[in-house]
Amino acid sequence: MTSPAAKKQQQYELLYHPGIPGRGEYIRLPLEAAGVSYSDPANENKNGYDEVKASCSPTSTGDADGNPPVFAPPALRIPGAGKNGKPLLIHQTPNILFYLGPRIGMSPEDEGDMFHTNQLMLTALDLSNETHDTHHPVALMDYYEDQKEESLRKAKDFRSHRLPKFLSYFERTLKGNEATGNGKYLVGDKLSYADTTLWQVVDGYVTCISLMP
Ligand SMILES: N[C@@H](CCC(=O)N[C@@H](CS)C(=O)NCC(=O)O)C(=O)O
Repeated sequence: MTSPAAKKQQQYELLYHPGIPGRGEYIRLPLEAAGVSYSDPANENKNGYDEVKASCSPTSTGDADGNPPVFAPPALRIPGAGKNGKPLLIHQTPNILFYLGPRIGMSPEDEGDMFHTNQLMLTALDLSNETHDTHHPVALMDYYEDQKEESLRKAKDFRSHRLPKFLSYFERTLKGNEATGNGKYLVGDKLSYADTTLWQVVDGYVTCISLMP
């Protein structure tokens, strides 16, 4: 096992679309909170987005480092963590968070708490997906304007049933952990990627979407 100080030296490269928080933000937040440096080529370099697009090319059968193809951003490249010391490339937001959490001190050490953190993050991402779907209830690739009627029906059900169910669950989790987490943390007495994910879903997503016409 590497020491926590050495782990902090690890360079992470976040591959995501430029100019939007999106799912990339679920990865950025715990890295920022942990004070771990990372690069974000699409936002930092002139041709950085080419690297992101190449990583999930629809014709790719894998990259030059032996990593399998990526379905969609975000992806995380970790130099030296792959086979034979090559870069490891992983994708799927929850998978990246599950990888990063213990390595950057954003996941509890106790095994039960670790899985609890993960299930909270997965549930928060379910909420993120359901929020997104209110605007694309029929077809993902069609504009909201072309499915407005169905969107209104879906949004009504979302507001009446789904959103209260999710929020009640997270509020009960916070309450159940009040003695340890002071009503601030979902698990234990420290910030984890469950907290940063829920924060981003509520502040950056549910609030933003519900303000749309
Ligand atoms: N389940 C995946 C979803 C990834 C995803 O939908 N990425 C979006 C950007 S947030 C994308 O670029 N999708 C392209 C596509 O699905 O074709 C995750 O959580 O990472």
